[in-house]
Amino acid sequence: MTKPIHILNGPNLNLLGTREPEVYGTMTLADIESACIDRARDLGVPLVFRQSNHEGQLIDWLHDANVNASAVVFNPGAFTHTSVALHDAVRAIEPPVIEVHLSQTAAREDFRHHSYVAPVARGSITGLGLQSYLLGIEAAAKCL
Ligand code: CA2
Repeated sequence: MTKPIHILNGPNLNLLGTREPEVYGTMTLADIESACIDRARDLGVPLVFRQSNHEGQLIDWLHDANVNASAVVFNPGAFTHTSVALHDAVRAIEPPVIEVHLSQTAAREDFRHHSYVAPVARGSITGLGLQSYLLGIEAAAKCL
């Protein structure tokens, strides 16, 4: 049986839909999860969708994905720009990791221009809102 795609979300993404709609849109994380479940169902791939505000939890979930996922779609949130530990965890695991961002980080503050995850991700999709996630799922499904 096909292993699921794991979608992992980092800090503050649980607040989506409450503030900064001009940057992140009006959808909540639950809305994004629901759209991702629909797309994965259309593609015939099982999906696990998770969010944590804790770096160590995200690392543990990447390790779990190494055993239990076929691919990972990963929005590391602000840890994208700070975390050598997430870089190392992505580098350490076998399944392809697709980095996704809702906003166009390259067009925002300088401190968002660098990603520690991008060099070890299979690819990165940024700036397309919900479509970043849906395209991430399609890319992940094609890597299977
Ligand atoms: O654009 C993205 O997907 C980001 O990963 C979102 C992160 C940000 O730190 C990254 O640079 C880019 C932030 C996600 C949470 O943002 C909110 C903060 C307050 C209210 C609503 C959302």
